[in-house]
Amino acid sequence: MFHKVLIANRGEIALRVIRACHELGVRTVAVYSEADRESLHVRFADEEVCIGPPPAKESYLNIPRLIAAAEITGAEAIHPGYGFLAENAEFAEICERSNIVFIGPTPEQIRAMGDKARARRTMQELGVPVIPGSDGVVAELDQALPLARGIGFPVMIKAAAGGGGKGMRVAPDESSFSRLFHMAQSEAQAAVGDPSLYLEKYLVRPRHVEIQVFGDRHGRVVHLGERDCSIQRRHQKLIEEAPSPAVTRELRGAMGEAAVRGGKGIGYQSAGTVEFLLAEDGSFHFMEMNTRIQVEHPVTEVATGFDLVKEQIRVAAGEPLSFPETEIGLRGHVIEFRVNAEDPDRDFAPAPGTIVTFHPPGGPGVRVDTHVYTGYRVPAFYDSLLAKLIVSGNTREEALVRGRHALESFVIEGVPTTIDFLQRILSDDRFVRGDVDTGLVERFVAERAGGERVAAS
Ligand code: MV4
Repeated sequence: MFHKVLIANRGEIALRVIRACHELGVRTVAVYSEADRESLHVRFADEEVCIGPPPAKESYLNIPRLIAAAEITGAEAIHPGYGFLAENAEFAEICERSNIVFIGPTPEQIRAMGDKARARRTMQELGVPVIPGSDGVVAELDQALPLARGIGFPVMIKAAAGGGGKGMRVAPDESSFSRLFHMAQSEAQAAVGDPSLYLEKYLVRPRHVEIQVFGDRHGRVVHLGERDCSIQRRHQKLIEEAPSPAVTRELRGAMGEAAVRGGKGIGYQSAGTVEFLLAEDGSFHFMEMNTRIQVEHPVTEVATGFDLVKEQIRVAAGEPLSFPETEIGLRGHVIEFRVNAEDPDRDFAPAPGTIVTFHPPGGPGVRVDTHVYTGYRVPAFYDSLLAKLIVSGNTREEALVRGRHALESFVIEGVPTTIDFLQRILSDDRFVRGDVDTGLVERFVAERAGGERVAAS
């Protein structure tokens, strides 16, 4: 096992990794920007290194400074958390060349899945069902249009270097295709510096169901069930749950088997997520693979009883997976709510500021992952996540009741938060019935705005 690990991140995930290290008897090095001097990850780590000014480009994304911090402190490994450099193949490669273990997959695995068109092709070759579409990138419009006709409209145009909705367009019919293709091309160039596009059949009102996979450095790959992440707004997840209300035992077996086949096919090692779109007829199709620990990993931790971050560190140190050889059991029902410092009345604009009261909920079946405390200043430079509330129960109903009461008793004063908005989704019949799809939140927001206009007139 490592003696010392550097955490190249901040916020709740930095705290989460520090806890895992300490449970394993590993010493920790925190890095922080000048905006994060007062952060808990700095206080709870054994050592800390300031790596630069507040903008992420000059601190948490500054590779030479991170490598220097690891070398100066004698850290043998770096955990990247999520976001920042977690899916940066070049960073993983530089760690390797500097004799520092990158706690995650190999640079080649990151690269293979980071190119979304290549990932599709790879998964298709491995026999994983993919969304009908192009066989890789389509460079030119005169190549794309016949392909789109073959796929059948509506067609989705996606950026190969994108992911998470960047540079994405839906072409409803042939007449709009060339305009949308060119728009997607320039947006992809602007957003991710690469204009390469690929095409997919547009699936109407699918669910986003992702499978947690885990591989070790000895060729073993397992899955830990699914998370339903259909409750999103502008490609930001708000609520995630396990099991998915739409997934039967048989479907879980089939999706899990497909995800493991994909993972084994690329020799995947570490935590990963295989994202699928699940259609109303129960068919599922590979969309993307994320090669990092995700924000919503606690959902799976609570459902399985395993510590995924400790497992990432163990497998990076060369240990075999500690999960049982028998089918991994899931217990009860788990729902995660993301509490953000955002103003739902101002189109969810980030709302940094000082937290004057912070009182998190507790009790049976309630977990809160947070870096926030009373008096904490939320910097404007980073994401707006304040806390993840993870509730569980023996049944979905019990988890829902615990979620309602936990959100009700979660006191955060000083900045606007998404707590009330989450409460309103939680009392929507469609959500309560488990009848969710990736468009539900946008319809919900539109209905509320419509209702307010009617009420005001
Ligand atoms: C799709 C789709 C329908 N059909 N692809 C959105 C984020 C990006 N990762 C892919 N996304 C989608 N891809 C095809 N072929 C619908 C979405 C989508 C979506 C997916 C998951 C969660 C929320 C979403 C909201 C809108 C659109």
